[in-house]
Amino acid sequence: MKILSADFVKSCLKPAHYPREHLPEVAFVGRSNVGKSSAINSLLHRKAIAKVSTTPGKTQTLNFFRILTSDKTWSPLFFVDLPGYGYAKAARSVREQWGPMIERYLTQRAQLCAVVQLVDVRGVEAHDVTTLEWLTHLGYRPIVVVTKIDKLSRGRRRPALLQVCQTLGLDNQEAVVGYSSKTNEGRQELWSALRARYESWNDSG
Ligand SMILES: Nc1nc2c(ncn2[C@@H]2O[C@H](COP(=O)(O)OP(=O)(O)OP(=O)(O)O)[C@@H](O)[C@H]2O)c(=O)[nH]1
Ligand SMILES: [Mg+2]
Repeated sequence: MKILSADFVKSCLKPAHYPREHLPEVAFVGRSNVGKSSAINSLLHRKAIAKVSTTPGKTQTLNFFRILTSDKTWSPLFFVDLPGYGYAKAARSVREQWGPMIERYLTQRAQLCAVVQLVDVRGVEAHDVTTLEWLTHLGYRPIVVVTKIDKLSRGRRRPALLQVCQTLGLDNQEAVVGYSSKTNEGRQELWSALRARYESWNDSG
């Protein structure tokens, strides 16, 4: 599958601003600095279509990217880059806006066909666990992407992935993808998982 085009469409703070175009959407959820924007760039073979920063709290709005792939079954589609949770240093006023903004999007968007939850291979936090529980409660089966696997030697990756599954209470059958936005490891696997989620969402009506 090829990425034929990828364009930033808009930044949104509330539902009235969401794109009107009714396309399948994929949302990227996870704590600040976990690598959501980087994973979007990697999936799209782009360097900086989504803005990345070493400082947590970079993404502060819902950012929509319109993507055209060679797979006509579910393309065009939108990727939605979300602000991160759990960033204690962001101004309180900002944090208080982000929670409801993300929640509104995730609870109200009918065309949301896949939710990707990213966690850091170096450690799952309590907030990650409660977020996964909440997403599951909302009826999603998030694809769990374990980011920054390049930070571990190959020998340490599998045990680390198993540890992540255990902490999140997932069995091995579920979609858990080890990912590196630096080396693009996991990219094909993640696209396949997204495509599978689209199919089951589409089948379920
Ligand atoms: N080594 C390595 N670094 C990564 C990877 N993914 C992201 N990073 C780095 O982690 C930092 C944060 O990445 P972002 O993509 O901005 O993280 P984010 O989740 O979008 O953060 P917020 O927008 O603040 O919520 C940046 O310095 C990235 O270069 C990865 O797979 N490997
Ligand atoms: Mg970001």
